[in-house]
Amino acid sequence: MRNDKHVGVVIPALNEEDAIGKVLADIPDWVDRVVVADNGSTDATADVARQAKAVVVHQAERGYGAACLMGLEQVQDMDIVVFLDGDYSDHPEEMAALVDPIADGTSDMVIGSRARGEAQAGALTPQQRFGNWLACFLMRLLWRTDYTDLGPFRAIDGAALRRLDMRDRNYGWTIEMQIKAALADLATREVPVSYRQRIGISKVSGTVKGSVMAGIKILATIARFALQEGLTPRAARK
Ligand SMILES: Nc1nc2c(ncn2[C@@H]2O[C@H](COP(=O)(O)OP(=O)(O)O)[C@@H](O)[C@H]2O)c(=O)[nH]1
Ligand SMILES: [Mg+2]
Repeated sequence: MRNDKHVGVVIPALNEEDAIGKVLADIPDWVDRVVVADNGSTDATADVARQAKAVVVHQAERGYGAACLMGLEQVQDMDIVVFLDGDYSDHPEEMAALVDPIADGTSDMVIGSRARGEAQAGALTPQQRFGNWLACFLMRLLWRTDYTDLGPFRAIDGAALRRLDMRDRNYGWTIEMQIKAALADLATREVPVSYRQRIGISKVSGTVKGSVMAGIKILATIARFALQEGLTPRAARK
């Protein structure tokens, strides 16, 4: 509980047996439920997570978004939902800075920005930095948002998240949430978060295929919403 609010954490994890135990050990003890969404790990990720008392759910379909959607089913009764990665690149001990603005009612969604925070050398690849900058620039142009990152470490009001009706099943999850939050006029803010080199092998930005696929999906998602919503900037629609 945080400020009388129930807090649930969702961690999508694919083959993170060396990292997931560390992530779970650093999660603050005021968190009410931790869900590890595992889809198709061939290592001991699920066992390590279960031993650390996390709720483990299995999603047969590969994909970051599909894993998050599966995890979401386990936190439907939570007032606040937090997402972070299972590779120990995020700092779970910084979670209060993301949750407290929602727990005190001043924000609906808080993004942990690695661009505003301290990122260890090599933790963010150049293509990741450029891709995030470009996506944030386009969102600013289209919907007058002021995002600086598509960071995985984020918190959101549970009811607001359910209203967003999240759909993306792979690389477009983070950007879909940020665009829908803008279109729904959610009270959104960013806080700086630290970011370190992951433990183990990257499945997304550390691979050429992952970077390209993620890049294409992120730009396609922006284009789809821009066409769907019409190129009328959010502010002009008021
Ligand atoms: N369950 C699940 N988790 C995934 C999948 N792909 C990536 N992840 C997890 O999502 C998080 C981000 O992936 P990662 O490989 O670190 O991407 P990067 O941070 O962009 O290099 C990590 O916790 C991964 O284990 C997937 O297909 N399914
Ligand atoms: Mg990572």
